[in-house]
Amino acid sequence: MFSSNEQFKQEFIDRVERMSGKSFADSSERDQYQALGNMVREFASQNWISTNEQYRYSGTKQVYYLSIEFLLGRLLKHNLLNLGIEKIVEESFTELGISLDAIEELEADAALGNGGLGRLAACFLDSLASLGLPGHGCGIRYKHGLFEQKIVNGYQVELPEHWLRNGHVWEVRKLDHAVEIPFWGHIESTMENGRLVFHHVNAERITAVPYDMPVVGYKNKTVNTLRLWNAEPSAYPIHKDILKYKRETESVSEFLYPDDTHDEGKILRLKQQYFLVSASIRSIVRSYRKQHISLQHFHEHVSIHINDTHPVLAIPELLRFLIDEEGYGWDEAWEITTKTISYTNHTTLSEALERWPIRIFQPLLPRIYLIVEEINRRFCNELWERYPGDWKRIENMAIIANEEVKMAHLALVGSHSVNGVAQIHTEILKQREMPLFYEVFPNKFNNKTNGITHRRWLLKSNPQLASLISEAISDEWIAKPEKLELLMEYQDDSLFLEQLSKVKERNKHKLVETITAKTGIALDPTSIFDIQVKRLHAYKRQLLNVLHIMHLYNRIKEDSSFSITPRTFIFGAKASPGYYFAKKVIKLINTVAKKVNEDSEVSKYIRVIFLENYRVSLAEEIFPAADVSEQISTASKEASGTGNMKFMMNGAITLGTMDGANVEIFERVGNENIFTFGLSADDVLRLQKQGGYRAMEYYQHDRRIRKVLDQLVNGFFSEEQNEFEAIFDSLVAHNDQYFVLRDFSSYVDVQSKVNEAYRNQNEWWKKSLVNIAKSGHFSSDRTIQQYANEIWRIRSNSNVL
Ligand code: Z15
Repeated sequence: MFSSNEQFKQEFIDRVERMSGKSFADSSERDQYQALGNMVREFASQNWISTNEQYRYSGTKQVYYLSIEFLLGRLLKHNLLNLGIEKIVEESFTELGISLDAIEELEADAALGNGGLGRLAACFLDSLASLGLPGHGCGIRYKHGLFEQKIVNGYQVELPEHWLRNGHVWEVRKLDHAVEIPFWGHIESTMENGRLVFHHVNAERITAVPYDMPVVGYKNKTVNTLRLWNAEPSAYPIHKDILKYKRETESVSEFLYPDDTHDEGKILRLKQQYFLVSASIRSIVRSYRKQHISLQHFHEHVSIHINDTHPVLAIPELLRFLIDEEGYGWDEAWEITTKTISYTNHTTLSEALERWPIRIFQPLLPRIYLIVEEINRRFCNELWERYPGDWKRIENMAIIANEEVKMAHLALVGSHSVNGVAQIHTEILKQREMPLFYEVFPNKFNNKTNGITHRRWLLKSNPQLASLISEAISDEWIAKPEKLELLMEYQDDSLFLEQLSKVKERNKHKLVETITAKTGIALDPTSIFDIQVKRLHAYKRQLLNVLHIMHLYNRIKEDSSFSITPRTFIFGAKASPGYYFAKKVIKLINTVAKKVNEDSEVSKYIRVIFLENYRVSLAEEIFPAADVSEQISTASKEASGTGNMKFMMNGAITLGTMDGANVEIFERVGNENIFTFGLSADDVLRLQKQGGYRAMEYYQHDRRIRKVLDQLVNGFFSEEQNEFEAIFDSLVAHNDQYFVLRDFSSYVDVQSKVNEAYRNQNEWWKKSLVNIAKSGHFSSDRTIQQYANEIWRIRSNSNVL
């Protein structure tokens, strides 16, 4: 099908005509997209089948990555690249007069995630397959992914997302692998052969139907599986009102919760979590059963990883299965379960830690609740033996306390490995957030610094840079990203640095075209592109960035001799629909953007752009065009960050706090190749203990701050009088939890250092080069190899294939 251009074109034309029922000449771009997608999926299927067979016959240990989010983005070009057929398709399309880029635009992003956590899961799938590792994803097939963002009069408006509107060519429905998940009802126990047996009676059942997607490894014949579960009515419902039952059932996989890092406590969310976990465990056991009779050695053949606490019910669910359905005793079931499960923590923010009220948990999942109670009872007994009389400590560590189930505690107790996502984050977990658990389980804690797939975030999204690199150091870096380090040889090669700058310039031009087409705003591609793209959160401090821009505005207005290299500030951010403060910040960015861009004096030096609907496909255009990467979270708050790595890999220089993975970027590139500022994590944690700092004093004593903050509330923006009052109050009246005013001066200083540094172009591109050269470490291939060796203990099968 893909062996020559001629053969491909013939097959493609036939396929378009058969599928669309139109002549090729009359076919639409969508017909062509559908035909190509089907051809590519079929092509991948051959390796999909052989990979599965190979796993089955060799009996190699499998890992299942359970995640409530997978932020995949588009798959067409990614699959073409990984299958090694993008050349044939691209050339043939050119010969047919079709633009592959235009065809790609027809694919909706699969946006089954909010941000970092979901995108990490997607990068991990790519690395697992590309390393030939037997690792699969398990998730939910949300009918509606993350909402689409529109900006209307500067405000965020959310529209429902419809990625399945035209179907999804990559998925395969597997009705014969459907399983039934029970909710509600109650538990009865009987004695059978001297053993207590539990029966779940009057349960309401939901059918979980898997939709499988192939996860194609990079040119290595490995095709793993992402299994997404769809909620459907069961064939024999016991429910009075059938329509209501159907509606309620389907609602389980209807929407992705759009709230990043804030626990909402909605019953539907708990239903989603158990639905994912129970369906996944049932199907994992079922495929294990094709090779093994007894579950006694389950943990030697299967590893189950839970991405944050959202799938933590995998622990009681696996116990339930072993005890209730397989007849194991508690101790044996407990040993198998804890040896199977490992857990990643992604945050230390207390508002993100999941806790479920018993009054919600118990009626919905009566059997699982009994098991969690038993886990808690045994754990508290052990603590009592170790710390006799220390009831305060035991209460603090209990899984159930204050009428709530603490999901992180369940994960810590019921798994054999707990990892943080960057060195500093893991240290904070051990020393500050979970010291009591670290004392009891010191060997469970470990670090796995996050990574990103360099195939999507460099090879696919920045082809010009990828070619430039390959011309210099060969394309070995694609299989071995640490080879990017060979670029260090080119630090003093001014011709190479010149070429590097030209690639950046072309990427900036392309982004400008996209922006101008959408907004009508003309931008200067020779200006410094200074970019902050990520979810909107107070701790990520987009506000600090805007306050600095307002300050620059004031400088330009006050001092006619003030001059800087023109700078374009670009933002992209979705706010959770219920997050009032975040939405105000979006409005402020848009208001400042208007004021700046419409002022002919100011817009000579600075422009501000808010890009609507930030998402994976847009991100792929943004990172290649960035000069400055804004990573300005309050130190200690950002567990890792992964956007920081995408910028770095595309040659942008980080301007950041010593937080999350920024610290490790700093260690690798060295002081000269990164701009750091602000309080350290230790400073922040120390100040927090002392009750914060006096924000009001900064307002009173720093006239730059006073001027900018006053402009929020004095009618300067001719918005409604109280439009930005909440922002003003969050800083001054509520004493600025995120140290924005405290770090302001330091941020202004480092921004002016960036301006100075850019004047020396040769030095700038050298910094850029060093960043690219040192970015190989942040490939998710490195991260996944560490998980494979140190947590999952799985091996590559690529030598076998
Ligand atoms: C999320 O995207 C992250 C943490 C969370 O607790 C939730 Cl619920 C969502 C992010 C972290 O904020 C970010 O620092 C990290 O890089 C990312 O997870 C992946 O680990």
